[in-house]
Amino acid sequence: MDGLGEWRKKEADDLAELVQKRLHRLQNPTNCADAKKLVCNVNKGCGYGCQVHHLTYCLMIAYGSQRTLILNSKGWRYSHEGWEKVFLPISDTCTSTMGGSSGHWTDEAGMKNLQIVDLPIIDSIKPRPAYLPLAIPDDLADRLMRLHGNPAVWWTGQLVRFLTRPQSELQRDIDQVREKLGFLSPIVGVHIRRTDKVGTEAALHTVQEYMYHVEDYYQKLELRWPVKVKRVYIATDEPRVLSEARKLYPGYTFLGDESVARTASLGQRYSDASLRGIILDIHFLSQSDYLVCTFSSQVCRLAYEMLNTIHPDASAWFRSLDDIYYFGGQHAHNQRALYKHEKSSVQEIDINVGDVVGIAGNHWDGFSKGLNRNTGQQGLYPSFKVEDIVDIVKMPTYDDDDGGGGGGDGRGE
Ligand SMILES: Nc1nc2c(ncn2[C@@H]2O[C@H](COP(=O)(O)OP(=O)(O)O)[C@@H](O)[C@H]2O)c(=O)[nH]1
Ligand SMILES: [Mg+2]
Repeated sequence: MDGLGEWRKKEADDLAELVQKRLHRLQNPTNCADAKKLVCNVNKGCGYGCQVHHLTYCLMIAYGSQRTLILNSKGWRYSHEGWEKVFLPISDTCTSTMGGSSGHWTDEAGMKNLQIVDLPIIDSIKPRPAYLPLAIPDDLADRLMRLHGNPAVWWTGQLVRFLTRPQSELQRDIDQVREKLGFLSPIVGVHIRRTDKVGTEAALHTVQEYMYHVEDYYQKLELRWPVKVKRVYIATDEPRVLSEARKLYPGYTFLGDESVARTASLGQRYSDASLRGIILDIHFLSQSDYLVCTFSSQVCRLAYEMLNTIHPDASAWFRSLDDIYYFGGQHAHNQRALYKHEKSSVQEIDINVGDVVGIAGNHWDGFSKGLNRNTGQQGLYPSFKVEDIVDIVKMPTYDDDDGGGGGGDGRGE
């Protein structure tokens, strides 16, 4: 009633527009022949979510080092024609790496006179710049921290958004599928990752474990108003999951496509059909009102980042059955103690107000696990007694003045 909702909406839109404009400018320098460039190859040997995150990291480095990102995507394992088969080019004017001095990523002094820099994957970049995740740009920090519950996710989401602007054919496809599915709010997005992930990088979770949180979501919603149709969008690489869910939970309407799940099988994964499937699945997960999934999967972390580009602050609209949110290759994720804690079992650790704790994970039972950097103790502590430390990092300043919309920047109290 005091207009906060409207303010948040406008502030979120303004910030997003500011970042998208900066990226557009970075990617379209006035003089491409002389511009400093960063070259990145899409073909990291991993899945789609992992590859999008690889490009996100590349764009983050491009932003932090003020270099135009040149994308090498011919022969992409998901579509040999490359990135632009489905997404808009990341530059309209500057895509060539011809001429100029070139070399590999190194320290600032070493790259000063290099026009073209080849970027390794995040796992092997050296030296590691401060602006790697979970960093956010210092000049946006005040506004972002006022607006959003997890600024690093918002920032990553904006970069993903720039990279994955759909070609018109893909957009038409998305619109048609939305119609056909009857994709309407309220809807919970559930990602059930199986096949190659289970037993290697993550544990198996039953349909019931996911649905427990879906039921919880709808029970809470029903306290506020009647819910006629309890919709659940299921994305999965295990085709049987959809029929299993329908059999076990007749009170819910499940949306999803078994044939899409079949294209995600290991034998068919790196194909155009499979690419379409995973793009659609991530899109609809991100369009949901709430996400239930395993954050050990890049697919769901990507959906979560995109979800946070659609709403002013959707940082709490999820439930992960395993990991907390992270970006593979990130700097340490630290928290600061707000309350004192005296351990009451051998698994727990003591914390004092102000202690810095490196978080390793959340047990989702009230306790997190981590390392108290002040005492060296490692173990469990109550999650509510700490808050995230936002990693605010000095990044290049960008001239946002394009003649219009200057002046009011929403910084008023
Ligand atoms: N269509 C579809 N494909 C999926 C789904 N989950 C996983 N996949 C496939 O498996 C790949 C796994 O990718 P990756 O980025 O390595 O994510 P992670 O292994 O889950 O962390 C995806 O890119 C898809 O090709 C899903 O829900 N739907
Ligand atoms: Mg993977």
